[in-house]
Amino acid sequence: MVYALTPRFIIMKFFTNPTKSPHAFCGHACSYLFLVTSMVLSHINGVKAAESFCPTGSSPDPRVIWCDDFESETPLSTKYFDFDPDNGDFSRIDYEHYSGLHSLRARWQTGEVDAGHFAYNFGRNPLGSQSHPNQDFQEIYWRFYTKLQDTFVGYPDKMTRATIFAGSNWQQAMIAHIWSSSGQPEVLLMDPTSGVNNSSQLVTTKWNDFANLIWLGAREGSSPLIKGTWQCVEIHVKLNTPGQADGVMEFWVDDVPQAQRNDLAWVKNWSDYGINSIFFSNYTNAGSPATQERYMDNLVISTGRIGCLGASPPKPPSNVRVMVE
Ligand SMILES: [Ca+2]
Ligand SMILES: [Ca+2]
Repeated sequence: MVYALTPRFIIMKFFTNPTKSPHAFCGHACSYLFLVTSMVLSHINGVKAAESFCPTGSSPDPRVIWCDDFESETPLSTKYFDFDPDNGDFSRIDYEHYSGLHSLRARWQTGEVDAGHFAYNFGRNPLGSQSHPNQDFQEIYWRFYTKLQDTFVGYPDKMTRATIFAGSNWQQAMIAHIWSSSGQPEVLLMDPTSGVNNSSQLVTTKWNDFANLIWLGAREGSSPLIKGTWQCVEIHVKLNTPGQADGVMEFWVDDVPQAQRNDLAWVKNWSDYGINSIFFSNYTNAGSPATQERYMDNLVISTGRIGCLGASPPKPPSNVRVMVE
């Protein structure tokens, strides 16, 4: 008899036969095969192993502020600020992942605009902070993996942004947007925006205060989003030296540089707070044309360059066979 040993099959066999060892199935050769296959699968999936440089990893890097591979069962509402679960659609799932066994899913129904959002607050922040509550951060990198369902129709307009919350009414001193380009929606666009005028006064009065925001000049990326494929997105933001137009915004897709500005007067001479929030949103301005999903995994926020995890993870083996006599 010949069995095709998929990962699901092996796991099922262990769990449906808890009193039987692999040896009981098919002898020493089979025990060895089970052992080797389990080791290979653990390596492929990186089951519940945080990246080594993460705070819970094997070699934590003090520059890393936060990591989430969405393997933890801690509720998202506990880990994040302003988590909107979209009636349960924006949630941790076990049928898609980049690493481990889980990722975060956003699901739009046809016509739906907002499929959920959350923020990670850090540093000194008037709205409360998840970590480092006494520090002001001048420079931040954040990296995550994203995947559109292979049948996805169109491209969601909104993805992520860094911001400075500058008051209890959610006033924002700057916003580093990453969203889809309206002219070329398959590529990402960076859109740096200030909430501080040339007299260094905070002029925004609320979240997304479009009447008062100052748009500093968008730049399109060049690498298209590839549906059905996990892609690594990293963004870098550095505030300007007080009084100088030397602030930075740049981003990468799969480690390929996409666009850069290094002449930004993000906040002029204003210095009440540093960068203190990374926001993720699943927003389709005109409503989703279909019921469809986007996934996210392996979020890292750091004060240093992060980079991607390497080549795309190999697919689990589907051609492992064992002869059972
Ligand atoms: Ca994961
Ligand atoms: Ca939904």
